[in-house]
Amino acid sequence: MKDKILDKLIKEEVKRQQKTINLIPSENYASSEILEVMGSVLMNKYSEGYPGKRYYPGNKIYDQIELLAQERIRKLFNLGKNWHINVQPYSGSPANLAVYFSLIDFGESIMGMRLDAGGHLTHGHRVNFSGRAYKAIQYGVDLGDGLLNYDEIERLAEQRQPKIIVSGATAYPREIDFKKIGKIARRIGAYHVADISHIAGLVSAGEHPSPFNDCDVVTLTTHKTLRGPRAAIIICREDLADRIDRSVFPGIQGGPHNNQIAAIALMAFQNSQPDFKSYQKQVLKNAQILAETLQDKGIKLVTNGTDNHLMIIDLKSLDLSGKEAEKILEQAGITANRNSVPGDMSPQNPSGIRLGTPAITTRGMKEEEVRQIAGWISDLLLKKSKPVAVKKQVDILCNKFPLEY
Ligand code: DSN
Repeated sequence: MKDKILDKLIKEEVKRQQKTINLIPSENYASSEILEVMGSVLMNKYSEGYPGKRYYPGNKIYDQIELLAQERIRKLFNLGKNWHINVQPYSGSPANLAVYFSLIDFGESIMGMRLDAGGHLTHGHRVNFSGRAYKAIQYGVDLGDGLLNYDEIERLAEQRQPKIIVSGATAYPREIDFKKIGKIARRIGAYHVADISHIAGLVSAGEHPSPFNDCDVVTLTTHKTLRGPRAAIIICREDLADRIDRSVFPGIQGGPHNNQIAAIALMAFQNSQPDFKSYQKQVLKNAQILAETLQDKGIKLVTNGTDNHLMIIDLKSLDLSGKEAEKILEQAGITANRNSVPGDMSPQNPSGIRLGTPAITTRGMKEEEVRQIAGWISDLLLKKSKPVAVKKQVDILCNKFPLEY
């Protein structure tokens, strides 16, 4: 690259990714092939519209790529023709906003999970478009056990009559009962939108109950457990297809990012290979071992464990803030992000740390390495070990599991 400054920065970032243990549950390592497609000539084209109905010439290839992506996603999630697939959303937030924009009017109400309970900003948080353009009703978890209380969700839904109920989370370590939420939504005549961004890989591999029988619309991002490009997908009941499509384009977005759409097609191809299911099983196994080992060592987890790929350390009893713990771990070469625990009042000063296993599992790490990592985390947070000493061991482990870049 002629731009030496940027070239150096990218090389430094490759090194950082090689030399750190990434436990951020929403991140992963896309394959070199996915990166190649993302950086391909497909990026050069405008294709506003949909296959066969474009507003620009020269789109024959892009029509084929978009249809290929749709059909492969249909197969990946084992969906019939009663589902419509839109692969154009740039990312998860615009996907959710496009769904609300298509289903209800501004000022009507949506009900989603609170941020401190594990919900996403776009599930109705007051600083987000979803909480400002719509009347947001927020459900949480029980402060005692940290679990979703479906009776309470039902009571709130019946009392407030939202037009949309959003299920799904970014920081909830347990299975979500889509069936129960679907039932509540049907009873009050609301749409049920399931945001499965975090667990999409688990769902497609049959390792988390699927929402498809119990909802009207599913949104998901493709770069987390699915290991694809930074992009998103909306899957909706066929009778909602026109509304959803019109809402994505021209409602929210302009030209689709064709490189992302092609990379979605490639991701679905890669995830149709036999090793995809074993990868998802290992993600879960690694999460179980991480949670068990941390707890054995005296670290408290929200809900006392996990059913999925992530967990939240509750730091309240340790006299350590989320920010401080995040910094200590980072100094030791372990990347994990601070996160609210149920009941936290300020997202700026959360009292938890969120950990997940998708990225280390992609690197090939298994039970033995996960136990080692859990030991380092507890040494750092409980025994106040020196981060520089742990960093040396982290370097050795990272060298044993090189990334393919
Ligand atoms: N920011 C993502 C996460 O970290 O979970 C969700 O969009």
